[in-house]
Amino acid sequence: MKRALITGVTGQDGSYLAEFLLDKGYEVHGIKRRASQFNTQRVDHIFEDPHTSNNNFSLHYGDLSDTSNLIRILQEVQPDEVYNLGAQSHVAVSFESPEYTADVDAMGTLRLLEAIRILGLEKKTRFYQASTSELYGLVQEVPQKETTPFYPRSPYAVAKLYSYWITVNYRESYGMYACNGILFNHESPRRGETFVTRKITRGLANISQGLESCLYMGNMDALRDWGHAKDYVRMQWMMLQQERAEDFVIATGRQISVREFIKMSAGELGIKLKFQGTGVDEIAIVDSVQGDKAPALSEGDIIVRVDPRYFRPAEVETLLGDATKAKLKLGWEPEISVDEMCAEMVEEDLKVAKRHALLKEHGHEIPVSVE
Ligand code: NDP
Ligand code: GDR
Repeated sequence: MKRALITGVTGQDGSYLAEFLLDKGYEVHGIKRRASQFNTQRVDHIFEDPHTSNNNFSLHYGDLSDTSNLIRILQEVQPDEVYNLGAQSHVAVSFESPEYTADVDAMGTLRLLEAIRILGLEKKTRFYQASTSELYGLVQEVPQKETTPFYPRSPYAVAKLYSYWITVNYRESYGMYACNGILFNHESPRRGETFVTRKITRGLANISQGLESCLYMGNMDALRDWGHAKDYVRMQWMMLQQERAEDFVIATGRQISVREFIKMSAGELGIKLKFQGTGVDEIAIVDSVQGDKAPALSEGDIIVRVDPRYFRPAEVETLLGDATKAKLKLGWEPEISVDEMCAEMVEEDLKVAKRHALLKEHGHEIPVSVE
């Protein structure tokens, strides 16, 4: 039985990857952080009480900022594969916490690689690094592929640049099987609530049920190549099953703007939107409502406004990936389109919003966190 260790197992990708590897018959170990409240919601459905059962999924307390802890976990687990998905992964937050982001997203990777070497596991343990399309930042070539030069535009991307190169360096210096997946944006109903797609699907679902009145957005012109997280974690595993470690771009090759994603999500709720104005004065007004999915809305309601608070000090305006290498060498193809993904996200957020609306109707307080 193969053994895998996942950092960031409580995150979006970590939870899908854990499911995927358990299905493949792996023994899966994940690192979770200590928090003042339960933080394992995304993996609770695959975790079984160790007092009453003996499944193949275990969690270990740890942190990428804690070297001795990483060494101890690696020594205990002796993994065949390490997936380094743990990170302070929010680009906007990295401008506010640049030093912490560098410590976890850059030094954290070095700590793990060194721990593998210190324990003499460099010939046994294969290593996957969660690299990112943010490395391309101010894009130098369209579409972006493995050979496109990097130009990071945030403390997050600069930290990830270090991790990209230290992974290449350990492969070249010590013969480790270590590789980078350069993944373009990927989303799902499990996406963190403050990333733009989830903020939109959750916000519009809440608005449709009268739980919120307006969605406040940053740069709606930003263009992204969005895929589904399930397709992308499959590729993370595939990358570790090759004869030779290599780096791959993973993307769908289709690009849409944040504004288009808002229209698409509204469409799933039967809402047709009209955008008016430009820059900080741009708004979206309800043009028509069809069906019964948005009972709280009427024609003329303004449900999207721009708030410059969400603009970033330096923006990545456009990203579009070319995953030809992954298609040719690994036979990888994305199976879920951005439209299908958007429909799934809206459906899940609408279920929650409806439950909350019902509770509110019966006098319960519903705290709505908006960011
Ligand atoms: P999430 O933000 O959903 O998950 C991040 C995970 O990292 C969480 O489990 C989080 O724990 C954990 N984490 C945060 N800080 C630390 C720390 N100090 N020590 C240990 N673990 C920590 O991210 P995604 O699942 O979306 O992304 C996975 C990885 O892929 C990240 O490295 C991200 O930067 C990268 N990436 C993501 C892309 C995307 O579009 N989703 C695209 C390209 C790269 P907790 O739950 O406690 O917060
Ligand atoms: P990104 O994702 O920065 O690409 O990083 P995010 O969803 O945060 O932003 C995408 C684009 O949307 C614009 N935007 C807004 N973003 C947020 N979060 N909130 C808003 O209100 C808003 N309005 C407009 C942003 O400016 C940006 O241009 C994600 C993360 O998962 C990284 O970890 C990963 O490496 C990259 O994707 C690939």
